[in-house]
Amino acid sequence: VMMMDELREAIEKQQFLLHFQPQVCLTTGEVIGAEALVRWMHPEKGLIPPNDFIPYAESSGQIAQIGEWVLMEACTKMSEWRAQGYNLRKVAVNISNQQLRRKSLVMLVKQALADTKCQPETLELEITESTLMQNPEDMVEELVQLKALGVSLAIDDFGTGYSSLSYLKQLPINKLKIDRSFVRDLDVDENDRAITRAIIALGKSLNLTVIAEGVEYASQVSFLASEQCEQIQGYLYSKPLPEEAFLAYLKEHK
Ligand code: G
Ligand code: G
Ligand code: MN
Ligand code: NA
Repeated sequence: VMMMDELREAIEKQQFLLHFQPQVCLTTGEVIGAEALVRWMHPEKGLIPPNDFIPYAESSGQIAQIGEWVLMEACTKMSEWRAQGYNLRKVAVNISNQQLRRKSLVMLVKQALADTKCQPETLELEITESTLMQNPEDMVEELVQLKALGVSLAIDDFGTGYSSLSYLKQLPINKLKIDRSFVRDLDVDENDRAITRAIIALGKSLNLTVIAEGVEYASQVSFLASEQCEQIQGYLYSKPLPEEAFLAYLKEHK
């Protein structure tokens, strides 16, 4: 209850901000996208990471308002950056289970794009594999409608959620994000190498972009390069950064 009251205040006073983590093309090193990750600027406790409040917000329903803010903010930033001449192709926003289950998500995304003059092709929505596969039949129509807005769709935490391969083919998805639990031990775990290899091959055969998350070591990049993984995201390149530092990073890595 306390958390709920504090979150209500945080929503009213807009005590949130976004950090941005670069997504890099493995072959060229170019920064092609960024994942937007929310933080709560608590007046007394300081910066609170999403894992400490998103789960509460999901169960209280407050995720709807937070998610709406995140979407608007990410589109606003993308639109501003492009107007300022930054050549970033995509900003990715995490969509929670509850958000996806509300019928209003399509309208919300449409409105955010229109209000911020954000080009639809510069917005990517990340949906976790477990959310998608909870009832994939109900998801097809909604994803088709989202896709029709011109945005792209990525499956987050891929490999952890028991995907039905027949649904994967039907869903209008653009990208698979290999979960960082598989990437972490690539150097030492033959099973993780096999799973990662299989996900990359699956992505290729379904014509999906594949990105590896949680890349921290050059040795992981070597393996991913040898398997022809296209994109990488992780601390090796950069942690999620506040806007100013992210834009500085973009300038340095042109
Ligand atoms: O930034 P960090 O690695 O601490 O994020 C932890 C988790 O919080 C990740 O699983 C991420 O997907 C989730 N998360 C971050 N930002 C958002 C957001 O804006 N909306 C939702 N629903 N989840 C987010
Ligand atoms: O679940 P999702 O993919 O949205 O999670 C993104 C989270 O992963 C963010 O909280 C981010 O801080 C974290 N993250 C990003 N790169 C790395 C990394 O290289 N190592 C680790 N351990 N976490 C990472
Ligand atoms: Mn994500
Ligand atoms: Na993930």
